[in-house]
Amino acid sequence: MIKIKFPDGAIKEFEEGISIEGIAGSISSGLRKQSVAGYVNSELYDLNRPILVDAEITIITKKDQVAFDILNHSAAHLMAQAVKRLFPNAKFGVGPNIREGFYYDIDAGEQIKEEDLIKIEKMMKRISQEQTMITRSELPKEEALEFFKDDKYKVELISDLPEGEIISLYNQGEFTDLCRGGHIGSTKNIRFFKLLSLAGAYWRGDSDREQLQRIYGTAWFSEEDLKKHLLVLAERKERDHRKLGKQLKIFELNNEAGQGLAMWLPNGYTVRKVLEDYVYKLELKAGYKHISTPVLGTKKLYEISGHWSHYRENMFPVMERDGETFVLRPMSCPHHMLVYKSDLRSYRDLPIRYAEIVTQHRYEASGGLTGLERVRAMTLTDAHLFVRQDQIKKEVLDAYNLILQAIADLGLEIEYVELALRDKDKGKFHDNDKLWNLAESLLKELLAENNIEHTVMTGEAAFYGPKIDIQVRTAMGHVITMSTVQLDFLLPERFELTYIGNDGEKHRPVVIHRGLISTWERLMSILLEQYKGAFPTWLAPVQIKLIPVSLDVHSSYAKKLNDLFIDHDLRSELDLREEKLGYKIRDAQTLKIPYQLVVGDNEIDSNLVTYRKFGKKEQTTISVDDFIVLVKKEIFNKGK
Ligand code: TSB
Ligand code: ZN
Repeated sequence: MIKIKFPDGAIKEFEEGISIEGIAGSISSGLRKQSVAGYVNSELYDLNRPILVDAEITIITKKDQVAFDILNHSAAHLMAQAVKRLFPNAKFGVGPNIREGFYYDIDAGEQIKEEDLIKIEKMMKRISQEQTMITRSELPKEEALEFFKDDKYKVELISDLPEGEIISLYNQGEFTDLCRGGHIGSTKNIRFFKLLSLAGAYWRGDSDREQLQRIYGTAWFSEEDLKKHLLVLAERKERDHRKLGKQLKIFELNNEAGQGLAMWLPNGYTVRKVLEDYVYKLELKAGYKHISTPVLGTKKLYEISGHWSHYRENMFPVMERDGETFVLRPMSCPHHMLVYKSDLRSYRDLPIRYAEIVTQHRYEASGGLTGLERVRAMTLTDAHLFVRQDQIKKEVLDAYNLILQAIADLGLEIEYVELALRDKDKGKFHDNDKLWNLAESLLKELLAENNIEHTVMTGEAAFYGPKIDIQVRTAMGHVITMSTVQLDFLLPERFELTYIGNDGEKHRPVVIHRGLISTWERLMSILLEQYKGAFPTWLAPVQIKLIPVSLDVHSSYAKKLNDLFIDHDLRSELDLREEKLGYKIRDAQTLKIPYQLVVGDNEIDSNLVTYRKFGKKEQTTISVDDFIVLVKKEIFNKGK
């Protein structure tokens, strides 16, 4: 007999060799059905693996995240087995579970085609119906090498393991795979899955090695969960800003221009100008002053600021001319420090809030570039605030609230707020512990005093200080930073900034870096995804589309309306193309234009317009004047 201790502290005796499944079954048949695997003395055990010693156990059920991981890992094996039946020469690389499913890297001996995925899926279903047990066995390294001698990839993987290592294998029917486990008990438990896509992948991620084929899939415990997930995937694809950016003609990326160097098309540029105007007014009301500084600076400038020692990997290489060495700026802070220094400052002048729409360049790894979301040339809604020590908390809070207002005006959803602190990485952060502790505790206090719910991330601070980041979720499901407020005691020291206090002495100001609504690039990606491309009227590149029923008869009235709308500062466009009416209407829909006006006899006779709002079925007929008032009001209120 062995003693089994449960998470609640209870201890029971069982026959030696009992499995997690057996233990779950002894508690209830419901639990047996729900159980997927277990932890035995913290080691992951398959459902049917015999337990031979006294142990503390935790039963993993279908509700646990690990259960999903295990299912998907088993689905990867099931897929490999199916591939092997269809492509007998197939050899296999690695096949892990990933966040929402699994993949397997395969050298099939011939090219697997997109349409083969259906065949593979069918074969997986068949093997599932065969209800084959999935069992674990162990071999010494030499025997494992012998066992897999026909699969050079597995041989390489095994060879990399330490000498004397016991290697675990998982077997199901005619198929055996090298694997650490754990796995589901039988192929019959893998029932609800879908193969999603086929991609190329280099063996061990090395472009000098063999090119394998990677098949992605996803597996779930119920039909309903699978269906739900497939729906999410479909929606995500529709919402991806790269797709919408193309469809709505917002931006263009072309490797001839350079990776991550986006070009703004007329529609995108219009939205950007509207946003710029909006930010300008918002900042004026909040007491900011606007400045403009160059995209180039001397290397020396960034040596003084510390960017050169802490941020160089993110910078493009230097340029030399006439004995001067320049870099493309990755940030505007050093320039703003010099602007502060351009004059004598007294305590009465502070706070000084300098805002700038800053174009800057960062060398981002090419693998991380994602549409407009992460680029190499970007334009930031930036500001640097120069404040006295006694003004820090108020100014940080005001900046934070201004950000919240902007996000609310834009109708965007925040995922969470994050406090980003430093970690022990000396290269990444400046090394004045006193300043770090002061800045970090100030931000912590401020968040606590104002009941601002947040998560804490160590190691994510800027090199010059801690920050409060406002995070949003992208269509691809990952979380990125939208807005930021950063507290900095370092740059004022490096640039020897001072102001004269009311004691007549020189004092050092503190700097607050503020990114209001990110860069135009990232903001556009977020707007596209959160609005699914249907911009609210105040932001829409084209607000009104006029479509004459007949080009001959109705064009001139439509043109009169178009001119009138433009005179009222509305972004109106006339569709005079030689196309069918239905085609033009559909086109306006595809471009998600808020107001679509079809102009015919009825409108001309009565001085009326008939409009259809994007996303609505019904049409409304009102007077021209009322229409203008209606749209202007909507724009003024930002659709709220
Ligand atoms: C706020 N010096 C500060 C500034 O004063 C600064 O540059 N902070 S930052 O490094 O955090 O960048 C500000 C914002 O730019 C980020 O919050 C993020 O929204 C945006 N951003 C950063 N990198 C990229 C990128 N590669 N592509 C698009 N946007 C980016
Ligand atoms: Zn800055």
